[in-house]
Amino acid sequence: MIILYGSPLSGNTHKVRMALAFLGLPRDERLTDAAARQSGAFAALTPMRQIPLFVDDGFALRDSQAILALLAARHRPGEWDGHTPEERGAIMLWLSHAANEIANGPATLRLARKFGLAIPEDHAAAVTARILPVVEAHLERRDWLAGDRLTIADLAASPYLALIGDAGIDLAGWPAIHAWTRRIAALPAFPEMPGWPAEGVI
Ligand SMILES: N[C@@H](CCC(=O)N[C@@H](CS)C(=O)NCC(=O)O)C(=O)O
Repeated sequence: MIILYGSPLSGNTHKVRMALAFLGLPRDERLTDAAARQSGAFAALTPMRQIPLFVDDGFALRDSQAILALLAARHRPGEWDGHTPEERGAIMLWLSHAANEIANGPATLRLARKFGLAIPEDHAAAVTARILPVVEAHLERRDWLAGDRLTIADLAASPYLALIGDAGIDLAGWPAIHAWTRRIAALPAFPEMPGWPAEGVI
């Protein structure tokens, strides 16, 4: 049984939760709050002490993007991680945006504005203002970030964009991003998270 250390409000955890749900793989999800993350037992599993952490039959992997890449290679090779070099490059681009601009922009603003973390907002707001129009323009011309189907690019990039309301930004102001997050939330087996409800099944 796959163990997923995470938390209900963690968008990074949700990337992996979505992948496992869409793959139909059962998971033993273990709530790992701030106190649990500081425990010696958790540090022994991951020196970063961050969630999500994926453990399967003694194999542990941290980082949501890395876990998505593993799951794609294991269960949806090509379909989820690219059939061609061009698709693979495009998917890597969005994994990189997820780990950089989306993490340092909307996800960081959410930490400050929803959870009250003492983080200077200026840089996060500037990164958010730069990445949102790029994603919006990209999605005005296509349904999915890379290729013609859901890939791990969509799984990696979507949670913190679906949750930008928590960062004080109205998702309705970004109609193509909004429609894409609803498209993902309408897929069969989509697992809901607070702030990102399921839509009617496509
Ligand atoms: N690059 C990592 C970032 C993971 C991350 O920032 N996790 C947050 C929760 S969503 C966390 O564990 N924060 C506590 C900490 O950094 O100490 C990923 O994509 O999984």
